[in-house]
Formats: sequence, structure tokens, C-alpha cells
Amino acid sequence: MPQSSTPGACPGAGGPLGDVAGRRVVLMGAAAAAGAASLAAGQAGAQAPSEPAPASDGARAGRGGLLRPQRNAHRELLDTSGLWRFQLDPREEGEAAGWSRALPAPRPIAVPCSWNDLFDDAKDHLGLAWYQTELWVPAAWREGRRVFLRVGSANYAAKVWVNGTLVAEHFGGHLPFEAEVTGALAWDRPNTIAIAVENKQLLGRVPPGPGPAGGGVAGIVGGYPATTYDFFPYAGLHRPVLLHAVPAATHIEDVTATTRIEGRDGVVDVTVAAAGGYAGRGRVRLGELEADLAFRAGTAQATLRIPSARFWGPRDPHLYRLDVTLTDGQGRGTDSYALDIGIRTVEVRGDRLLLNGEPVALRGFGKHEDFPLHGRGLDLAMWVRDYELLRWAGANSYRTTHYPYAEEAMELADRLGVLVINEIPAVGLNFEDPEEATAQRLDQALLQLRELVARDKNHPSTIMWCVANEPLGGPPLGGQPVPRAVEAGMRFFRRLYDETRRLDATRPVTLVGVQGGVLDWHGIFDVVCVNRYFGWYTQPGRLDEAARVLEDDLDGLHRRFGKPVIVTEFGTDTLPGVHAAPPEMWSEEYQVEYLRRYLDAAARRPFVAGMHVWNFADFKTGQGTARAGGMNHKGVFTRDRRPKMAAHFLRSRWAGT
Ligand code: GCB
Repeated sequence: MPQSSTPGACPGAGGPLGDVAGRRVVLMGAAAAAGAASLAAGQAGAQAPSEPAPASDGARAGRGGLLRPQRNAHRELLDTSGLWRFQLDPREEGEAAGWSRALPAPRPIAVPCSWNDLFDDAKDHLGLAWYQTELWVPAAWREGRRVFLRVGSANYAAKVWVNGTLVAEHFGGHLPFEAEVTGALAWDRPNTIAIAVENKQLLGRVPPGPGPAGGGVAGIVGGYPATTYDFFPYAGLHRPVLLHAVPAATHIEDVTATTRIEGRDGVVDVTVAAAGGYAGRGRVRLGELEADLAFRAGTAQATLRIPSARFWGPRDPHLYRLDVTLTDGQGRGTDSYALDIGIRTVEVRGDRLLLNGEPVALRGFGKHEDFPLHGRGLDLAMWVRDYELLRWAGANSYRTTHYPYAEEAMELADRLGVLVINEIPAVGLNFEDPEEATAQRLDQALLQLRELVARDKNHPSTIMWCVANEPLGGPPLGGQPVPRAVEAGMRFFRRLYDETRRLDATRPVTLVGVQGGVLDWHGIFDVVCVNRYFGWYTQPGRLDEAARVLEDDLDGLHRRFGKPVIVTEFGTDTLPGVHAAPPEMWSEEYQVEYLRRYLDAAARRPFVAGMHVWNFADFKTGQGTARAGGMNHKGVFTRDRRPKMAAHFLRSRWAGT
């Protein structure tokens, strides 16, 4: 079903989150590093707004740090998760009416959580809504501290006030942002934090709203609310909002640890950034090993060598504790930060993907952050269960389809030895859309890429960056590519590839292609990732024919690119309890036989470096004729994590039980 489109929709134009002109907005971390151009681009408006550069303390801006706050002898942390006040603002009157100080008619809401599954009138509301809470900040933070407010994920655009002062604005869901709030805090009364969030599906955003050329796969399946992607556009504060305090004199702003293997030794290169152009001393400790840090203009480096190191991987996800400390003239600690790092290498050699120098085959899934009631809100119980089920199924990998996942999920992957393809939210891109929209999307995608690399660069589990899912350069499923669109995509993806490598030269970079899509774009990237639905969207009901087409397709990709190939999606909608012999579409048997054929085809091809089943679990989508109950049913587990037959089949293939 063709997607309903809103040609000429003018995102940001006039919306309260599209207008901060003249206001002083303090935005720290990677977002500040990316600068005003990217923030302005985040407006996604057909009329690009001319925003002022976000004010920032020059020391922090430009370093790209987005360290996860932690508590230790020098640092404090306050998690505001819990019940906040909430109010929809469909007429967008709140800002002018002073809602940043008090909401006129609030109701309670859980933070973190999507708002859509909590209130009937908020289900399909993607416009503006307000969150508000009040809290005392500990008196001990008053002296000698700088205090920051960090929002883990606000989907999509957010503006943040403390006691009525605008302190931050951010575009793009799924990634954290923070602002210094030291000067805005009150110490003799509770502080009011207000956050306005909206998730409008607008043309210049990433992911984009539906444009004149329609969406990707969502264009086929249709859907309400209209999106360019096949998952529900959950909105709200999806991850915790934290206040954290660091020493005022100077503090550790960023730590980058990259690892190499030399013979049996592990070599760790550490770069530390400290605030205010710090020029003092520090040290870095890794188990028994220690090295001095001598800072110049806020930066210091050290290299540590671990003889006969334990290399990180699925079989032995060994983590080393890296402690970084800033010291005063007497060698006493003035700030510290601890990271768990894994020593490992990832590289592409010819048509093989190598982990620690050995070929590796990814077995796993595409997933979603999606669970009843919570929507996309952080759900640690879900994450713990999902990792348990990954282990149960014998999987070693997943892709963060189609946006960055919670930091806790990345931490668990490190600890459990799970290999992650880490993806920015660039889904639903169509290069037939107007050039202006493409230019705005590029700025927004670059911003998200910088924020993602800044956040996740130290996770050994992230083995690859992915810059987009299923971009279109013509009609999906095998229509003729449109030359102008192919060229526009070429420029777009070269830029994203180069920027990713500039930010991180230690990991391969990929793009996930759609079935029948533009092949030329894969040539830019290190690994060829493709989504294939032979036997579902094409060759329906004809599994043997589908398998032959798949095999030809894989061999063709190999001949053309000579690179490792990963099938990052393949799957069938399956209703638990529906059975058919011989197998028929939507039955549990059909899902098993389909997966069997795909896994068999891959097993005969050593250049296939991974197979990710679509999907780990059933997940919420918009409403449409192909989405029974507003759900995508391609999970091998149901949405509440009960196994379908296919889950048992995968377990027998992957775990050998
Ligand atoms: C795809 C998309 C994914 C969809 C899936 C499907 O190719 O990447 O987001 O959910 O197909 O089930 O149609």
C-alpha cells in the first residue's frame, strides 16, 4: 500500500522546538563538538533556520566526549527516574505560557518510558508533550563542583529548562546529550526540571518523515501513524535523566582506549581529555600496569602493554579495568574515571571478517527496543532476559536495528561476549526526495554518528558501525535505480564512510542494503550487508525457488565485491499456533523451513560472515493491512519472549542442542 505522504511538509517551521533563535543554549559533549551547523540541520526544516551556535565552554566542546556518568570518590550522580508530571501540548502553547516552570494540568508519567502505550489519547500523538519534575540537589554539590544534566534519550527533539532557564536543545532520539546547569540550580529549594519533547515525522530528519517519494519497506506495508520505517514511532523520554557532579577545578572529559594485538601481548593506547586546557599530571592503571599522564592543552596519552593478554571474544569476554586519575602536585587524586575494556581487534581481510585475527561468523538477529507498555523506554529486565535468550539460542551477535540501543545493553554485550553491529537511526532514507532534505539529513546523520562513536567507542562488543538501513535510490524490490538518486546516495555515503573512519579507524564500517536496491553503494564500505526476503516479499510460498535465487544473489555479491557478506535480515511473519504441512506462509513450519534454507545456503559459502534473522521478537508497528494487530510477527520469540518453533530450530542449529 502506498505510503500517505505530506509533500512540502515543513518540519520545524514554526514548531516550538524549531525555534531557539536568540536564546543561549548550552549543549555539551559530542553534540557541542558537532557545532551549530549540525544542530541547525537537526531542525530538519525545508527552511533551514539560522540558529546561533550553541554556547559552550570551549574546553568541553570539540573533544567529543560523552562519558557515561559514574559515582566515585570525586564524582556524584543523581538519577531522576521515577514519576514525573506530564502534559500533551497539541496546540504548542506551553512555552509561551510558561509551562517550563509549572504545568497547568499535569498527570503522572513514568520516566523512562514511551508515552504512547500509557494513555489512550497519547497513543498516536507525536507532537509536543511536556515532562516536569522537582528535586533537591544535595547541598554537598554546592562547593567545588560543576553539575551537568544528562538526558539519555529523548525521541526525537527536546528542549530542557532548569528553573525556567533554557539549558539545552537536542535533535535526534536514541543518543544522550548533556548541559552544564551549575549556574541555573537553586540550593535553598527544589529545582524544577522541564523537558519538552516531540517526535514529528518530518522530511529533513533522521529517520525522515514520509516525503514525496514515499518510504522504504513501510511504503509497502503502509501504516498509521505514517512513517518511513516499519516500527512504531514511540516518543518520549526513553532513558534516564541524570544529574551528575564533577570537580570544578578540572575533570576527565573523555577517555579513548584502543587495543592492538602483538604476538601474545595486548597493547592498549589510551587518550585522556581533561577540562579547561588542563596541563597537570595524572596516571592510568590497568591491573598491575601503570603509566604517567602528562597533560598538554587538556590532552594526554599513554600506552600499556599486557604480556600474554586474554583477548576479548564470545568464548572469553574478558574485561580489564582501566582506571584514569588526575593528580595534584602531591600525587593525590583530584578526579578519576573507570572503564572496563576488552582487548581485541576486528578487521576485514579479503572476503573474511576477522576477530583477533581469526575468521568469525555472526549468528544472531536484528532486534528492537520494544516491550509492552514501556514501548522503547529502558527496560533492564527485558535486556537481561534477551541476553539470556540469545545465549539459549546459541547466538553470538545482533545489530542495533534501527537506532542506537541503551548504554546498559552495550555494557551487557561487553560482559557477555556478544558481537554488535552498531547502527545510527538512518532508516527510511530515499534519495529521490528533494536535495534540500538530503542535505539536512546528511548533517543530522553526521551528528548522530559523532554522538554514537563518542558514546560507544570503548565497547569491545561494538565490532562494526552501520551508517544506514535500506536506503532507496529507486523503487524497492528490484525497480530500476534512478541515476540522480544513486549519485546523491554515493556522495552521502562516501561522506558518512569517511567521517566514521576519521572518528574511529579501528572498526569496519557497513551499510545495509535493501533487496533489489542500489548495489553501487556497497562498494564504498568494508562489509556488504544485505536484507533478503526471497520466499516472503518475493517468491511467496516457494521456498526452494527462493533458496536458488538467494544462492545466486549471494554468489553475485561475492563476485562483484570480493568482501565479506552478512545477511542482516531474513525472516517471515509467523503467528504462533498456526501450523501447516506442507509449510504455508504465516505458519511456524514455514518460518523454520525458510530459516533452514537460508542457513544452509550460508553454510556452503565461507565468504558469508554472518546471518542475522529478522527478528529476535515480534514488535509493535503502525497499523496497516500487512501488520496484524499493529505488529510485525517475524520474531522467533513472541513479543513477551515465548519461543516459536523457529527459536527451537535455531537453538538446535546454533547451540547444537
Ligand atoms: C526490512 C526492514 C525492517 C522491516 C522488515 C520487514 O527490510 O529493514 O525494518 O521490519 O524489512 O519485516 O518488512
